[in-house]
Amino acid sequence: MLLREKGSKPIAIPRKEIDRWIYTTCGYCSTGCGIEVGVKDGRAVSVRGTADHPVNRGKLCLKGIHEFEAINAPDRAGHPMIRDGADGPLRRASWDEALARTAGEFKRIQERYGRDALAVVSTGQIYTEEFYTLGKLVRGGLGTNNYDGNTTLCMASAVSGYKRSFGSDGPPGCYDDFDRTECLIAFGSNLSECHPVLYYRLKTALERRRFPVIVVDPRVTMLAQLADIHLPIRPGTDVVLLNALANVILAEGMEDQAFALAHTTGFEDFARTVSRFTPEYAEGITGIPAGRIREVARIYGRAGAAMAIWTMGINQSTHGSDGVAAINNLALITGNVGKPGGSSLSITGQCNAMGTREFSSASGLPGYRQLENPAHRSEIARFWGVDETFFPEKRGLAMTDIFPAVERGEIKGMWVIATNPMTSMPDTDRVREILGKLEFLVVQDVYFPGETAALAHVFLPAAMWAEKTGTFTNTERRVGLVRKAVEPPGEAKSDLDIFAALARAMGLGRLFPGEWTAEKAFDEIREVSRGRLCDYSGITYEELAARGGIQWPSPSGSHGTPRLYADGLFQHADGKARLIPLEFVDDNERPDESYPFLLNTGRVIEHWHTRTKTGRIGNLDKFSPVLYVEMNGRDAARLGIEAMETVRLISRRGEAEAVCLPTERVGPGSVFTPFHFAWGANKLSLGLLDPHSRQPAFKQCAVRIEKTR
Ligand SMILES: Nc1nc2c(c(=O)[nH]1)N[C@H]1C(S)=C(S)[C@@H](COP(=O)(O)OP(=O)(O)OC[C@H]3O[C@@H](n4cnc5c(=O)[nH]c(N)nc54)[C@H](O)[C@@H]3O)O[C@H]1N2
Ligand SMILES: Nc1nc2c(c(=O)[nH]1)N[C@H]1C(S)=C(S)[C@@H](COP(=O)(O)OP(=O)(O)OC[C@H]3O[C@@H](n4cnc5c(=O)[nH]c(N)nc54)[C@H](O)[C@@H]3O)O[C@H]1N2
Ligand code: SF4
Ligand SMILES: [Mo]
Repeated sequence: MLLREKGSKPIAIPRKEIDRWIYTTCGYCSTGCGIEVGVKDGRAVSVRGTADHPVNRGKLCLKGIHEFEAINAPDRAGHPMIRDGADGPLRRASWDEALARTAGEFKRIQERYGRDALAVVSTGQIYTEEFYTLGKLVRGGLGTNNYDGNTTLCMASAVSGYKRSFGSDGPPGCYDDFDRTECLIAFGSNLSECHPVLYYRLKTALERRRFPVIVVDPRVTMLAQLADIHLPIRPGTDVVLLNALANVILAEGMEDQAFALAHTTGFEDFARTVSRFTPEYAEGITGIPAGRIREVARIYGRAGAAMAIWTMGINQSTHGSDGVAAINNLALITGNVGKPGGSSLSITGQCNAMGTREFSSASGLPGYRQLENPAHRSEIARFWGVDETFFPEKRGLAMTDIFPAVERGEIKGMWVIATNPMTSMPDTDRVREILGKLEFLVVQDVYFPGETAALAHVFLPAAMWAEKTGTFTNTERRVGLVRKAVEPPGEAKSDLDIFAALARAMGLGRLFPGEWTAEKAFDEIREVSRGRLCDYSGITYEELAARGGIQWPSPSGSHGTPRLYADGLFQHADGKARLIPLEFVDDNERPDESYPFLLNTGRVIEHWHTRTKTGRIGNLDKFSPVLYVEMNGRDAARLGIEAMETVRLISRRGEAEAVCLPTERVGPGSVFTPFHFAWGANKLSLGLLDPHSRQPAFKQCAVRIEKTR
C-alpha cells in the first residue's frame, strides 16, 4: 500500500494466455531437465519446468527459463544462401539450388582428391535421430573417414577414459547417487553455473543428509564455496593428486580388496606405480599440502559409498584421458562402481553429447560399435544394405586433427553442422586461415550471421530445438523426448530433413527410403541397439513422455537401468575393469618471463558457448555483457591495474581486450576468462592435445597482461 501511495509501480507479471503446453526436454545442457513450452497462436511465448520430472522436479535454470526467446530471436535463418564465386557475397537461394551446389561440390572434391578430402564436423546439440541419420549418410554414403564433432572439444577424454577403464563409453552412475552417497568429490566442475539444476539436486541432498563435499578446482567457484574442503590445485596436475589419493588408500588398507580382486586386472602394476606418488611428492607438484591429501583420501576411502564427478577441468587437459582413468582407478580400488551412491560420473556438457557418442557413428559405428571390429562392420553393413568393405577399418581424424589436415592441403571441403569453431576452437586466428583455405565450406546453423557461417560458401538454415521432434540423452543416460512445439521460421528444415534431402541430391536416397522421419530413424536405433550396452529396444516415444525419460540400457520389456555395472561385469572381453598405472607428463605451456600468467578459461551461468543463443537474449546478455578477466588482487595491485580497467591479454597466438576484475577467486599467477566471446579466450589459447582423446587443453596456456592506457 505504502509503495502505491508513493506512486511507484508494483511489478506486474503479464498474464500469458497459453493455448497449449508441450512437454519436451531442455536444449541447453546435459542435465536433461523436463521443460514445457507454452504456445500461443503458433508461437512459443513461455516455458515452465515439468512438475515431478525425475530430473529437475519442476525447476529450471536461468537459461532454461528464457529458452523460448532463443527460438524467437530476430535473426533466425529462414532461407538457404549461396556465395557466387570464391568471394562474392552470400545471397539468398532456393533449397534446390543450395543442395545441388553442395552435392556437386562434395562429389567434385571427393572424385578429384579422394573420399577423405571432404570433412564432416558435427556437434552434441542435434537429436539422436539426426545423429543416426547423419552417420548413415556419412559412413554408408559419402564414405569419408574424416568425420567428427565438437564433442572432441568436450567429452572425448571422458569417452576415452571410460573405454580404457571399463571397456566401453557410458557413465555408470546417476543423479540418484547424490541422494545416497556418503562422500562427493568434484574435479574441475563448476556445477553451480554450468549444471545449475544438478547443483540444486546436490544441495537438496545435503539439506536432507550431510555428507562431506570436496572440490578440486584452481578457482574458488560457487561449488568450491559450498565444499567442506576445497583443494585449489595447480592447473593440469590432477593425475598426480589422484595417484596420491590412491597411494594413501592402499598404504592405509582402505581399499576394497574383494571388489578389486573379483572385478579388475592390473592391480599390482597399479599399486607399484602409485607407491611412488606419496602425498609429500604430490604436494610439490599439485600445491596441495600432504596432510590435506591424506585427510581427503581417508574421507573418500572410509565412506561406505563415495562418488566422484568431473567436467572440463579434467577433460580439457593434455592428460584428460589419464585424469578420467585415474578417477576410475580410485573408484575401482574402493568398489565404488555400479552401487548406489558409489560412482565415477562424468558430468556431460551439451544437451546431446551422449546421443552423438551412442549413434552418430562419428568415431565408429552406431550402438557403441567400432570400425576396428570386423564383426561390428559386417553387422552394420548388413543392417544398412551397404558393402562392408566400404567402411574404413579404423577411425579417421578427430576434429582437432581435421583442421591441421586442411592446413596441410589434405582436406579441401568441410561441412560444419551445429558448431561454431571460429569461436570455440583454440587459436581462432589460425582457424580463420584454415577455413579460408577450403575450396568449399558448408555451414548448417539456426542463426545467421555467425562467426563461422559468415565464411561459408553455402549456408543451410536448420530448425532448432522445439521446432522438430526427437530425443536427447543426458548425463545419467536418460533418453528424453524433445517435441515439436512450433514451426521453424521461413524455409528452415530440420537437420534430419536436410540430411535426407542432401542424400537424395547426391543419389544416395536409397539409405533413406520413403519419407524419412524421426520415428523411422528411432525405429532403426531401437533395432540396431538391441543387445548392446546402449540398448534402446524397449523405449518408445510414448513411454518417454509418460515417464520423463528412460535410462538406457532399456531392453524390450524393461523401463531402463539406473546404474551400469551393478553386476560387476565390465565391457572388456574378460568382463573385468582395468586398473591403469599412470605417469605424470608435464607438457603444458608454462608461464615464463614474457608470458607470466597461466590462463584458465570456462563458463558463466548466463551464457551458452559462443553466445549464438544467449547473446541474443536480453535478459541473459545484459547480466554478462562484456568480456572480463579475473586476476588476483595482489597481481593487479603489483601491475597497477584497477578494478574494471580494460587490459590487454596477450599470448603467443593473439590478443584480446577484457575488463579486469581483481578478486580472490583466482590465486596469484593465474587468470580466468570466460570463453563465450568471439574476441576473447580462443584468440589466446594454444590447445595442446591429449594423446589419447585428441581433446585440447583449453584450460592452460601462458599469457601476459598489459594496461591499455
Ligand atoms: N552456463 C553454461 N552452462 C553450460 C555450458 C555453457 O556454455 N554455459 N556448457 C555446457 C558444456 S558443453 C559443458 S562441457 C559444461 C562444462 O562445465 P564445467 O566443466 O563445469 O565448466 P568450465 O567452466 O568449463 O570448467 C570447470 C572448472 O574447471 C576448472 N579447472 C581449470 N583447470 C583445472 C585443472 O587443471 N584441474 C581442475 N581440477 N579443475 C580445473 C575451472 O577453474 C572451472 O571452474 O557446461 C555445460 N553447461
Ligand atoms: N577456451 C575454451 N574453449 C572451449 C571450451 C572452454 O572451456 N574453453 N569449451 C569447449 C566445449 S566443452 C564445447 S562443447 C565447445 C562448444 O563450442 P560450439 O559447438 O562451437 O558452441 P555453440 O555456440 O554451442 O555452437 C553450436 C552452434 O549450433 C547452432 N545450433 C543450435 N541448435 C542447432 C540445431 O538444432 N541445428 C543446427 N544445425 N544448428 C544448431 C548454434 O546456433 C551454434 O552456432 O566449445 C569448446 N571451446
Ligand atoms: S540445468 Fe541445463 S537442462 Fe536444466 S534448465 Fe538449465 S540449461 Fe536446461
Ligand atoms: Mo562441452
